[in-house]
Amino acid sequence: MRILVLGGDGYLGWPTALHLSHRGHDIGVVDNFVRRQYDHEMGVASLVPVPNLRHRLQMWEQVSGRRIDGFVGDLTDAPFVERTLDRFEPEAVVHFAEQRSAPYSMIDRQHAVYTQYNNVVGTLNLLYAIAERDPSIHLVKLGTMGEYGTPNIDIEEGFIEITHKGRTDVLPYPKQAGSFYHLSKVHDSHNIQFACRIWGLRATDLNQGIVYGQETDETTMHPDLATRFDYDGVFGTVLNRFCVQAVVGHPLTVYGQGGQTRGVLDIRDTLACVELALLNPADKGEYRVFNQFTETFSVRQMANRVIEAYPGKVHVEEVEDPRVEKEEHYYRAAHTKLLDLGLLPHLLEASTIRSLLAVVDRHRDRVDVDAIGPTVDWRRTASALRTTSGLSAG
Ligand code: NAD
Ligand code: USQ
Repeated sequence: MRILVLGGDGYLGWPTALHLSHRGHDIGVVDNFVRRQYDHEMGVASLVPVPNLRHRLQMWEQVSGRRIDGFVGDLTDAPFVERTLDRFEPEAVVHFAEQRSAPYSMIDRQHAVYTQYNNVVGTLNLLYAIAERDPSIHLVKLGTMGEYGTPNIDIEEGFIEITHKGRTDVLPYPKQAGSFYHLSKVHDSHNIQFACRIWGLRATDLNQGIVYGQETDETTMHPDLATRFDYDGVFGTVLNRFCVQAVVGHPLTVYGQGGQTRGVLDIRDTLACVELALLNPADKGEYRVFNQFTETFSVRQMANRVIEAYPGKVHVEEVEDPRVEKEEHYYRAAHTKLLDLGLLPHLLEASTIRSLLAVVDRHRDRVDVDAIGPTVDWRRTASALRTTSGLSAG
């Protein structure tokens, strides 16, 4: 299959591109490198060094004998999106290319506006380009479990049957997102569903949980093929952060009571889920939603898993929650559709955490302890980040 991977320089896009290439598909990657710019803006860096895309693509060709085409440009630039589809002529597009940090989107007005513009406009440009060029292209779009929030009822996979005043319908599941970033995904979902309805596009919205891990079968083929690993207070996700904190002797930063429960998955399962969605495409005109996670844990349970796996002493620090979120709540979310397609999950075993701890240990000299603490407060409309960094966030 000819597959274009948008966001192919990022944490998940890069290993997905390698995996699909390794499986024999013809791959193109698209990126504007804005993720690398956020690092400069925040004064942080990936724990694991990541060479530039050109070098990584050359290295992949050397190691695997397979070529991946690179396209550098911005999805908010509609002519670029159109040209790229014309040049690559994909049968499927996997879309990872968004600003994906909830804290980043909550820094201030400017970052909220940037996030929603980047994500919603980029996706809209893509929908138009697909509709005008080839509506049979299957769009596999990365959404998030955070679109649903934490309702006091079971979460279904995208849709819920509701009976109201004696009448019944199957409707999009109610969305109660927890940040302007998560809301950008809600807006995307609506736009994609609408495009499928009016233009007959085919799309799979992967409502993914929090990803942990860093190594995949392909990224370990050469050190220069590694993917990024974020641990800072803005871009680091919780389990990856806890592993770094354990190794450098920083207390695990459990926000609030730590009862926040989320769906999580191993990075290797991200690759497998995307591949399953591609190999079993949505029908013409179909908009479908898969909940993409394999297990659920509370933040405190995740901390405990790391404590159990780490050979040394680890402390937990209950940090006042910088976010506005329920710290104790009901959480049960359906996630059967990918399992039905054949997903065989990697579960969060102590051995998985230990291999992640080993990655961290190899790069422990690169950890900037000052970057670990949370810096973005949901309750403030202009974050303290501006004053603590001494730089304008603009
Ligand atoms: P990432 O930031 O590492 O990668 C995203 C890539 O997209 C970056 O390389 C960035 O430069 C690029 N990009 C962003 N905006 C672009 C634009 N306008 N034009 C071209 N390129 C652009 O993020 P990630 O962790 O790899 O996440 C990928 C996707 O998966 C995101 O959509 C994210 O919301 C979703 N997701 C991630 C996680 C997770 O735990 N990492 C969980 C659920 C969903
Ligand atoms: N948390 C802590 N301590 C920390 C960091 C986070 O307790 O040091 C808590 C947060 O308060 C939150 C939970 O852990 O309750 C998850 O936070 P996170 O930063 O790991 O994840 P989140 O902000 O939800 O975002 C990440 C990705 C995003 C993706 C989302 C999937 O950055 O791209 O969409 O996970 S989901 O959570 O299912 O929405």
